[in-house]
Amino acid sequence: MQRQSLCFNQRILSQCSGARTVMGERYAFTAEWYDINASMIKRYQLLFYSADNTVEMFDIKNRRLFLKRSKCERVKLNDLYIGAIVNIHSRQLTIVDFGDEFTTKKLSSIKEKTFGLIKPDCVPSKMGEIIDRIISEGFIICQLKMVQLSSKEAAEFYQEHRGKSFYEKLVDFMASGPVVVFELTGDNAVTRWRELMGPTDSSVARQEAPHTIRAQFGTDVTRDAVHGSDSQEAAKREYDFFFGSKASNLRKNTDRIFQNCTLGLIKPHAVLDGQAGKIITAIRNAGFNISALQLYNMEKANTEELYEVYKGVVAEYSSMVEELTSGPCIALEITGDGAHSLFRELVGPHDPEIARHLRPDTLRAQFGVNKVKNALHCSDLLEDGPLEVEYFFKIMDS
Ligand code: IDP
Ligand code: MG
Repeated sequence: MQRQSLCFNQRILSQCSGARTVMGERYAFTAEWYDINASMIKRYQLLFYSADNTVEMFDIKNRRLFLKRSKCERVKLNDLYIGAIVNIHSRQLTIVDFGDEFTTKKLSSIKEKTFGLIKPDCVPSKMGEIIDRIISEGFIICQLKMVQLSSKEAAEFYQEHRGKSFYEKLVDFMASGPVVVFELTGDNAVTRWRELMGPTDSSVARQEAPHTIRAQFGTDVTRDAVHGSDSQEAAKREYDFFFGSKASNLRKNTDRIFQNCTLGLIKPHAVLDGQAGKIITAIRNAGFNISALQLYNMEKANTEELYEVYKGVVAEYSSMVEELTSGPCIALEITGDGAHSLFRELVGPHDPEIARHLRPDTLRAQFGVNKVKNALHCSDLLEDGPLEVEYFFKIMDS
């Protein structure tokens, strides 16, 4: 019966090979999902119908309908590009390819990826503002993490400049403190990100392109705030260095001891609403030290583990799980003496409505929507802080 339905659907698909349906357009993708229980990757054909925002899925290996065409309000055509992670019925699927010629033609030239990096001169104090600028220019940040490079790693990353007069100085600078690396998606992302960065020498940038990031946040020709790939090939290579299989060589958190820290977790609604940079800036301006940062797409199982203590206790538990699995979240390690209680004060009352009345300066008052979409999760008890930080930066990371 199920097999019949696939054949039936294939017939339908080939009949409308232009992928124009009566009511709109149909886009096809290949998507993968890692099934933890079976320890295997499952592949699906994912169809998206633009007219009514519905999705339909076929299990490729078993050749059968997996999800009948149904509404998925959260998924928009803009969210569907190669490398995107989309949440469909609490499953985090990665789009790995376009599924037909129509979709390839229509979408491949539009969405491009690039790699970028915030350099050590700007990480502690300016990363929030730079991230905010990137978001407001219409880029989607698909990956984001803070990394401390060793001199050897910095030398390898910039090996194309080996032998140049400024090479040693550049390597020392790049290893002098943490960097924040990211992948951006957007129309002509490679060129547009280079344009937004501005000329290499920050003082030249201030003369020639005063609205660029280097003009606004850079100091000189070495301390120039940001890096950006200069071609699609470089973007792929540099992305692989930090996020691909090569990244396993980078210094790991595994040996770290997590203490004197607490977790701040920027929730998906705030990330999707473009508030991440502003929240990071507000945390920084309140005097906190952000010592680790990474974007995650949470699976339901991880979320339930993190929220275990709230199960059966907090009325909104299920909605909280749903919110945290609905898109990317950004985990922050906040470090320092007294960080736990001071950070909870900055985050504010659980309910943003109450926060807006009683504590209007808090993050939840400013960025929260309701009790579930309340901008941030923060560790409840003092002893939860290091455990939750370790959960994200050691356990989830591995
Ligand atoms: P880009 O970052 O604009 O692509 P590149 O020429 O690739 O510029 O140089 C890589 C990095 O090396 C620059 O971002 C800057 O930090 C550093 N750099 C480049 N040229 C000089 C120089 O003439 N003196 C000192 N540092 C330089
Ligand atoms: Mg360069």
